[in-house]
Amino acid sequence: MSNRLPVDRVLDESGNADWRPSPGGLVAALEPVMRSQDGVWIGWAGVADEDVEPFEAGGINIHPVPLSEQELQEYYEGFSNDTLWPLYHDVIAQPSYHREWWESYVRVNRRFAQAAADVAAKGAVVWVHDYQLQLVPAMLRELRPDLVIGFFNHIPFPPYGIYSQLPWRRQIIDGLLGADVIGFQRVADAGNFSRAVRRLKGYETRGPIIEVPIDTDDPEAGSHRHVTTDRRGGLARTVLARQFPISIDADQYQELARRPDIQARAKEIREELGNPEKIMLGVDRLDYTKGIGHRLKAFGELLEEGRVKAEDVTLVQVASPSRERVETYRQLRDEIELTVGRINGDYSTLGHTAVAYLHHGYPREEMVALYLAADVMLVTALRDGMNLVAKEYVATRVDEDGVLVLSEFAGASDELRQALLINPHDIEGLKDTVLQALAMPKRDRTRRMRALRKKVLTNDVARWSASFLDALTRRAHGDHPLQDP
Ligand code: GDG
Repeated sequence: MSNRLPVDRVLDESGNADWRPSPGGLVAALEPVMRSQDGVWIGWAGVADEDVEPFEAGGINIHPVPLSEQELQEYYEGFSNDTLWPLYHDVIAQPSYHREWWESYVRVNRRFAQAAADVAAKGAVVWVHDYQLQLVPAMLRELRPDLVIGFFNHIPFPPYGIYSQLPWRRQIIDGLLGADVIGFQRVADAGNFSRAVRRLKGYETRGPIIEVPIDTDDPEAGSHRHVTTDRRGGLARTVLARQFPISIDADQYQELARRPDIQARAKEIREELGNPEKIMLGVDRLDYTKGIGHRLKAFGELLEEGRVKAEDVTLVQVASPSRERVETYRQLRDEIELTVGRINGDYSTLGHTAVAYLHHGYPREEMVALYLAADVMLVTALRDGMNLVAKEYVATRVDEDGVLVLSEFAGASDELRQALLINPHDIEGLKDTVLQALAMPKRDRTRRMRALRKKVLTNDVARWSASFLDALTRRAHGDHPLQDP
């Protein structure tokens, strides 16, 4: 279950609406499991005010949950993207707290929980994804105590001092604790969550295990799977909360990188940019968490100080359109585009554009060609759950070349230690690291890239989903939680 279904509506030749699976890492990872287990994907189809009947797309059973235009504004753009998103990303932008948005969030979460309760077989495994659906686990457990429920949070979970701003902080914790397994990107996120549970609920935690007291008056009390006695002698069910760092379909990126037409396209990109000595690349949704402004500031100052020249170095910035109906995102777009305009006005020449700025989404083939063309990849997120772009760049570099500059504030930095790690707030440090990346000798580039590739190729998205589902099914079989990986 995820907010958005992995399908897009397309019109066929005769103008009839049809559904096409939208390619993404999550679908790729789950498709084989979904097929073999007769799974169903529950989510919103992407069109407001429309009731779409269940259907099949690319071998996956799809069960749409409807959203009205008002719910889209309040539950999705409002509470999910303008309250939870900034709060969970360390309040880089100011979160808005509106009671109507919260009420809509509760209503929509209940609808999702009901949809799962309606379609799930007895004792089925339900895997709920992401911050839009944090209340679903408890709502679903109440409706269907027989189900095994997992939850994975794709974005960070903030430190208690920040999380505690949320007026509905207890309800969200209660919602999540309905799950048997709660997955986070980083060790730190799981730690922040456990701390919030202790502070707000006073529950005991032992490493990754949280003990949730059972109300013995509850008629369903006997149905819980993992029951233990807590320190006060009462009964408690246990919840496993730990990191399961997400990854990508690495083989797919490698295959694309080896295609002659895509390699030719990478060469062509370099020519189209006027054959600069070095190409630097940023690929992000246009989001304030991604540190695009910090990246541009560093590059602008390097040009200003004459430490790099527009003739020699081009920064390609793909900023794919995102959440354009949320005001903060509109403002961000204006700021970024003003900065790009200034830099180009000051430093571009007729033959060499300093910043090639692209406010578009591109097909994956073009992204891979860009990754292949990029001598230096810049990931300067101020806060990011994981950051798949960093992993995609590494998987693409079958030539074992290219330098990854990676923010410590992206979850990917826990694994990708051989990248050039940076603090994006430290502009001088960022500038020095960019110069170091541009000047790095081939031998060092290969040594680092080899080590990075080993990590990404071994820990791909199939392994990620298998390890989460394995933890969940072990719990379904009543294994003791401390035996979990
Ligand atoms: C959230 C968390 C976490 C971007 N522009 C284009 C395009 N993309 C693709 C990238 C990548 C994906 O979108 C973005 O993933 P990220 O991980 O970088 O960031 P979020 O969208 O913020 O994702 C994040 C992730 O969930 C998974 O758990 O890692 O921390 O914030 O795959 O390649 N793809 C194409 N054209 C584009 O223009 N085809």
